[in-house]
Amino acid sequence: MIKDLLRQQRIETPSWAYGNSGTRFKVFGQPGVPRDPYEKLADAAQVHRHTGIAPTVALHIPWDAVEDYADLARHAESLGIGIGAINANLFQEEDYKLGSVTHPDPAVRRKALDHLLQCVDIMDATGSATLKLWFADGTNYPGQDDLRARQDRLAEALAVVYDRLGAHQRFLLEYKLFEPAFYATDVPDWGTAYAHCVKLGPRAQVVVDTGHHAPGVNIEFIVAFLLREGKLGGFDFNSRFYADDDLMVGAADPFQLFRIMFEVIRGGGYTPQVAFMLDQCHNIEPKIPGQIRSVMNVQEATAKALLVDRQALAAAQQAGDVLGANAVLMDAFNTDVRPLLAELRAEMGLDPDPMAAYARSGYFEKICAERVGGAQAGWGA
Ligand code: PSV
Ligand code: MN
Repeated sequence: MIKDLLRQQRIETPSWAYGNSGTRFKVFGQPGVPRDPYEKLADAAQVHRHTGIAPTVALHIPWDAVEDYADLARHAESLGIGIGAINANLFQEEDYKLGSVTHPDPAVRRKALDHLLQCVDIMDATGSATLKLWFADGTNYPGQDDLRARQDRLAEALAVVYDRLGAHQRFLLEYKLFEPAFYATDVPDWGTAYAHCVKLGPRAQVVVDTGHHAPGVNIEFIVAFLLREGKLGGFDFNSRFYADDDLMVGAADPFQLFRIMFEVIRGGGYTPQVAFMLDQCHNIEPKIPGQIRSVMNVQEATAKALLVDRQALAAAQQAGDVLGANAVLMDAFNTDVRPLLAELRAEMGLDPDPMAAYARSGYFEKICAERVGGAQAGWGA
């Protein structure tokens, strides 16, 4: 039963994780890094090949801009994977210094909206059902712009995009406390995202990026609440020690990841309607193994959450048995699920140890030898 549920799990990897990345101090290049979206998809296919549960890749536009999106989708299919969420990018152009859809100048707002509509065209061409919207919009200084007017402009843009969506498409609105805006962000928290989505309708949902909260925020509570309201559309998984660190999910706080997965399962969110996406950057570690490790971390947390004895938990909760209820959760969290997952992989025809299988495969040596010349993909490319 648990194995069946784990076999059905789907985790989406981000195209940008395969490119070079870094901090504002330095982007470190790595050998074998893709030069274009086609090569990024080839790397993503390796993650799926060794884990068996990562069959889609999210694109970021224009980082992944190509001439022919249908051709890119066919390329993905030929590699045994598919195109996942289309991520809009309204944060890398001069025009957006003071915002994109919330900019005080209507011409900039129009340009930003056109980009969002173009992203929906790309969804049509690639067969993607999900648009992910994150706005870097905000202000750095009190008085810089009218906070309320910016919400009005945001609502106006979201409504146009919502109306453009096909019946099988949806958008996920992502919130983030701060950065790049340091005083007020226009979508800073789940409540703001939720309120905009509720107004629009069922095809607008909230996406929880686990790195986008203030320290100490109880993310599993947000998950439970959004699920209860039918508004949890998915996750951008990563982990953080300080701010939006984009480190490998499960690396900083595997217990938090377990608690989140438990609420997902408890709340009926363990369905394809709640997308498990990674949003990470591998600045110093190799990228493909970094993604494999991350997929495995989510899978381990899921297995532990599925192991929770829900009946025993409910009984202890009902009886007011504080320690007993806590023990039920901790028992599951403290279970070593690695043998179970190794067994599952063997049953799926995979190597029980995806990290070792990738290392042995020779793929890394091959891309290092082949991908010589050209410009490596990275931020802004
Ligand atoms: C913003 O920090 C974010 O989480 C959004 O999802 C962006 O699309 C992504 O990071 C870019 O890496
Ligand atoms: Mn994100």
